[in-house]
Amino acid sequence: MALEEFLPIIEKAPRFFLATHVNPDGDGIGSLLALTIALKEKDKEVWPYLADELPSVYEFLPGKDLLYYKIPPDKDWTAIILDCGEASRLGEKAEAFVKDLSEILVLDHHEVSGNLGTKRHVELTYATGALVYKLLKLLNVSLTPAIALNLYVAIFSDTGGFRFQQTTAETFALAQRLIEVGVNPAFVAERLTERYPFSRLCLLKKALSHLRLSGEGQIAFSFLSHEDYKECKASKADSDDFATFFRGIEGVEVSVLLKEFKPGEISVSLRSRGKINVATFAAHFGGGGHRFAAGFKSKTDLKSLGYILLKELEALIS
Ligand SMILES: [Mn+2]
Repeated sequence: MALEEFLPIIEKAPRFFLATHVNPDGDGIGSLLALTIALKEKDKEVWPYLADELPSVYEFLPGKDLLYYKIPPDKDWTAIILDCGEASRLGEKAEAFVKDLSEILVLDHHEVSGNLGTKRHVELTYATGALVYKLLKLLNVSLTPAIALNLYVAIFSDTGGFRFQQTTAETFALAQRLIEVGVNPAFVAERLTERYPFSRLCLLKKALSHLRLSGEGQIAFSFLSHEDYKECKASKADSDDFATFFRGIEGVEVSVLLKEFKPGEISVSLRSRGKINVATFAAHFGGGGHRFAAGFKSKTDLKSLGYILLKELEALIS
């Protein structure tokens, strides 16, 4: 539905529960914080919820102290779900919590999004941050430096620093607007791309040692076992973007990375150059995402799951 249809609900409701997907990325967190600050400026009560710990790379974001890591004690909230359209991707607690709410607004940009929400605005665009920006304009909230920085981080993250497919003139126009409000592009780029903890490189070394090509060089495959994470004293976020990195190998069409951060629970990241739609591929395994970047979770053991995925991808790509 049109974004305009969210307006009467947002103008009227006094209390908002905001959430994004598990393993939150810059788009999810930036969108969450930008909207939180904006709604607070409209004198709303806001409960921005994160299911996971805030990845340390985002600690510079204004508004991060407003985040809650627990569910509200009562049910008198209007939910706004950002960068996620599927209840199961909210994490168990938020999934159970929103079930009982009478109004759930979903703002998302994923090709395979899900069916969460009483009202959904899903638009195939470069970032949820762009949709939050449109919403703020409709709500007549003026951009503050704090809102602008969060939106810029959202856009920077999901476009891979203005590199990915969906990056358009509109993306740069919005970036320009945000820079005019005070965002420093070099500062953001440095914070997001040049501050790795050593544990990340330790983990990359492990992923590289498991990396192999298949499907005549068109599939890059790697995995990280629970032991790998443990040995590197790595966090879940430390392996972010490895799959994107492996997709960059010349000749590779699709990359797949299996991550066993918690023993027995595998998160699969899929990245494509476009020949294979990884969103529909991931959907077969109960996941979702975009044509170029998608993922799903599985409890199948690492070895068997790797075998199954390689076989299916090889069949698809040949
Ligand atoms: Mn996103």
